[in-house]
Amino acid sequence: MLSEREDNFRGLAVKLFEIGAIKFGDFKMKVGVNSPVYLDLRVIVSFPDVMTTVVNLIDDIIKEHNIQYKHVCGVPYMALPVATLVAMKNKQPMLVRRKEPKSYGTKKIIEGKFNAGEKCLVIEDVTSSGSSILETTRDLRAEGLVVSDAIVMVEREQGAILNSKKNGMNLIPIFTLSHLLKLLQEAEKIDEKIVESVKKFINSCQIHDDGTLVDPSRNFVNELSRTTMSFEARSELAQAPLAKKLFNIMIIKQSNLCVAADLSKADHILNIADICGPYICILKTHCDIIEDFSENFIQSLQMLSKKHNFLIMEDRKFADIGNTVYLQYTQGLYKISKWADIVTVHALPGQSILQGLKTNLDQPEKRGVFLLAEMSSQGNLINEKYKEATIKLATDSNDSDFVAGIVCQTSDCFSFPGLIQLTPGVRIENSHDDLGQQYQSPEDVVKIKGADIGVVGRGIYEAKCIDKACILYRDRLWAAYCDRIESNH
Ligand code: S5P
Repeated sequence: MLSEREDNFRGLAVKLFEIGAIKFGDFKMKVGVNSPVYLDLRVIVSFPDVMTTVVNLIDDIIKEHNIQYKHVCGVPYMALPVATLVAMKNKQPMLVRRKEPKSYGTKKIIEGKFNAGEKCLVIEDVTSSGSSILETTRDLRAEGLVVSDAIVMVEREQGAILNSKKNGMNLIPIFTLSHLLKLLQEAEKIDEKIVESVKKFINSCQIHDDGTLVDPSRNFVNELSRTTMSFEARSELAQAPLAKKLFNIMIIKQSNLCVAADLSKADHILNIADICGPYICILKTHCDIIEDFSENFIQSLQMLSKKHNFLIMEDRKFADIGNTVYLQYTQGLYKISKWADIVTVHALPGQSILQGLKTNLDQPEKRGVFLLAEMSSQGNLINEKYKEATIKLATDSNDSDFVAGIVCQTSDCFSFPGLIQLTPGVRIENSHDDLGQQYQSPEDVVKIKGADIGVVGRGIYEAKCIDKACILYRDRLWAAYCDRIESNH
């Protein structure tokens, strides 16, 4: 039987994973190395149950280690709410350290009432080198306070405990990263490969308290980079239920082909859907070009999607304010939200567009979006800054569980393995059309441009023999994906 305390640890570890406070993938660190793990405890303020568990576990540590203190001080900013709750729980006073001294008046850096010689406990959210704790400690000590203990929620084991000790600080974590990994693996949230990649990272990336690497000559290669991982492993890291579903279809059908059925007659689309159905993971529509759109057509299309196990993507490229996209998605002639598993969306209006689309959805977990971060048309106006903001929306916003993937053209557009890259503009021969569309071969889009799914329109529906063309694209795109992950093992 697990003790109640162990149960709390396990429950908290799983919850941290589920709310995205711990993520696995490919993340740039301050020290210039790419880390396979990212801790973002900022999100916990939105989860009172998590805050309560954290505060109780900190209180347990205080009692167990018999830590004596008069004041509690959180390292700004993210540990402040937790430090407040810890102080209030034990009815003890707090101190607040400013990040910058006041530029007027008292020029104080430590706020609160205290006397020199009193003890202060420091609280932090995440440590890697421990330098933030040491900065706060230095300022508290400069005021005459006695500081020797700090409690951290997650210790990344990259040097903080040693660096703290050297500075006369005893650092006690709720979780070490290894403990978190163990609990997540036991709960089957992550697999052996992820655990091993993170352990290699911890071993080779130890940091001094000045933020420099202990051994810069050690060449660390992150094994969790998106384009080298299998769809199976990536599916575990996906935040959006729809991304998991799509990964699963791709794996079962061994297909990363999306057919763009850009045809204006309903019968033609149904014909393509039935012929291509067995070989594709997504059928993509533009419903506003269909002349005889009807409920019957949608019913037939949905039957085919069930029969052949593919998802329907309406390439609507929504781009308006939240309320308008909500209406465009759910009302009018097309009632897209009723039948499209996925829709494409421009990030231009910001987060409100995702909120608008999610409004009043019956089962939001059954729907998802692909955000457009790049376009295949010559001369498009998207720039680097816009691209970065789009990826931030997909990975860092409250609505990231609704974003299944990114429509883009290059592998360095995003690195999070839980998102799927969809790349249009695919044809057997690299070429272009007369209206600015630029094509690349299946091998180039997958191996060079990082596509997980290739979109083929005219290359298939204008072919003399549609099923043969479809099989050819399916085989070439899938072989390119297999080559891509194998060449990295
Ligand atoms: O950047 C883009 C984004 C999209 S979704 N470039 C694109 O071409 N698309 C879509 O992919 C486009 O709307 C069309 O449905 C499909 C490409 O069709 P093809 O006939 O050129 O293969």
